[in-house]
Amino acid sequence: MSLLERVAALEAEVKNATARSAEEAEKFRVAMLGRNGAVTELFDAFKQIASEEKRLLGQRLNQLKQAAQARIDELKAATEEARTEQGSGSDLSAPAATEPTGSLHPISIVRQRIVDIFGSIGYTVSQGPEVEDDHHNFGALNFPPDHPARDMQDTFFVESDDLALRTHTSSVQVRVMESGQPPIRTISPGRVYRNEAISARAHCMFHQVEGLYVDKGVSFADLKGTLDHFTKSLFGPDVSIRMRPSYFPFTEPSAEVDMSCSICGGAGCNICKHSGWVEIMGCGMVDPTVLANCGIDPEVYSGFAFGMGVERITQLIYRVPDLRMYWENDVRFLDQFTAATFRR
Ligand code: 2U9
Repeated sequence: MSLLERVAALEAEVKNATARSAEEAEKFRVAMLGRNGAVTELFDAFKQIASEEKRLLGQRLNQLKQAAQARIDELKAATEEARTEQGSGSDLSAPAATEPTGSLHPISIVRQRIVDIFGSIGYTVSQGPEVEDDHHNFGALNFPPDHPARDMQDTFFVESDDLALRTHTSSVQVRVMESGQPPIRTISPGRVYRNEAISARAHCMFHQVEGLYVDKGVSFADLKGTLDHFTKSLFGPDVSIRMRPSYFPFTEPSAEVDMSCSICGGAGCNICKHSGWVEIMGCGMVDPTVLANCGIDPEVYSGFAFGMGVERITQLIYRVPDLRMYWENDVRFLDQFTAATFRR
């Protein structure tokens, strides 16, 4: 058979080729275009022939190769289509595979829970700037000029001694009072910054939720009832609170709030240092001077305020042993928290 006849025979074979499966289509490819395939062999033979014959034969050969490749592609596509239609042997009714999703940070879960509890008793949420001026962070809140919190050692100043990263979210509540009259019932969750060495128990940045209630006739009894309701809502009905006298420049009287240890039920454990009580927040009646500084008449209105560290509360809920874990972004830590794992 001459080369031309062999080309013609292969052209016919390509045209009539069929395949019942992807494997058969692949076999056909190997038989035609593989290293020892019929078309490949023709190309080898082509190299030996005289140059005047080459022009015509070369063209036919290239066309044959293209036709073979096109037919192979068709056969492969057709057998693949048939395979998917028949099913690949997998269970098509099975739920789709889901990508692993991220989860909320434990601080976000607990902050949201705190916001929800106060929201359910009528508190709005207020926000304000993280870079604050001296007036909103200290002055209006009755911090004397030489108070240690105003020191470089405790506060991160920004550009001048009138601007600093807020050391508490009380500055937001000052802004709320300055911009409206009572009744005011609001909480301010947010990040705060203190110039502290980082350790298992302290960080230079943390989250607070502070609360403020100002109206006619607001009393210390209202404060205690509110915080008792809040604590039971967050930790469960079995916990109780107690108050110890304390001091803050912006409240008078002031108190630290302890909760009966939610871990040992008050019997004594490592977390409560065997006292049966854990400190959870501070509070007090807003100092009349602070009300006046913010444009509210202390002869007409009174108010209470409280503040808590979200890291601390989260530590009690999830038993986080070291504050630095909140910031390390270790997925083995972060993966453990979902709203469903919230325990009290
Ligand atoms: C205004 C007036 C008074 C907010 C308050 C505390 C007590 C308090 C600390 C708890 C742990 C801060 O995160 S912490 O370090 N907070 O003890 N905060 S009363 O009092 C205010 C707020 C705003 C205008």
